Amino acid sequence: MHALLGIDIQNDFCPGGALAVAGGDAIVGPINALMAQFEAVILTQDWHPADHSSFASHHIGKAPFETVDMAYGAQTLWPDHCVQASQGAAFHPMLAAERADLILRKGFRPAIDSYSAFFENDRKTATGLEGYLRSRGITELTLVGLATDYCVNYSAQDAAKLGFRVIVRTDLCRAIDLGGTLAVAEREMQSLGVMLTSEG
Ligand code: VGL
Ligand code: ZN
Repeated sequence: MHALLGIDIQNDFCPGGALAVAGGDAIVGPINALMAQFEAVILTQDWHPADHSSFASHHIGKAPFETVDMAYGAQTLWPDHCVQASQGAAFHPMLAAERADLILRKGFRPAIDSYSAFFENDRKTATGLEGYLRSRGITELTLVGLATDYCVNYSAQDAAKLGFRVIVRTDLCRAIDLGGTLAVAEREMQSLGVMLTSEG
């Protein structure tokens, strides 16, 4: 079984959003068109409480894109984004989210961020996605969405480590690219056996 895993295709990661990724909205139409080719469609939704610890606003004297040391290690700080039930947290209005078999929310624990769809940033707390995929007999994943170097990257690496066959459609992802994070992400994904391709 081969599933399409759409990562964080939400208003706040699209132009005009709180943590806008350049061209984030351009991938929506082609992702909708791709859904019919898969036996399962799963979408993730970044879903933070208003006082989430990954928000720079939560840390006195800190600005977005600076780093802090959390109990679980270094954490990049972000502008407030994807606050639970806000418009920014909603899927892009043109995304065919009704076609998803599963919508997995992540990042809802105030003290831990979660880039990956599998494990939170402590790298231990599971989201439950692995069990869902195994229960359904899904062994292959094609990843699309936002952002290439953060949530797509962490999800792809974890999936590969868990033994799934992983393809990232780089043409259907867009990156934040904070000073070279995209190049590092691509190298790390490839070293774990993730296949990066710009073709269906
Ligand atoms: C993401 C930063 C913070 C992402 C989510 O979806 O890549 N990046 N929260
Ligand atoms: Zn987030």
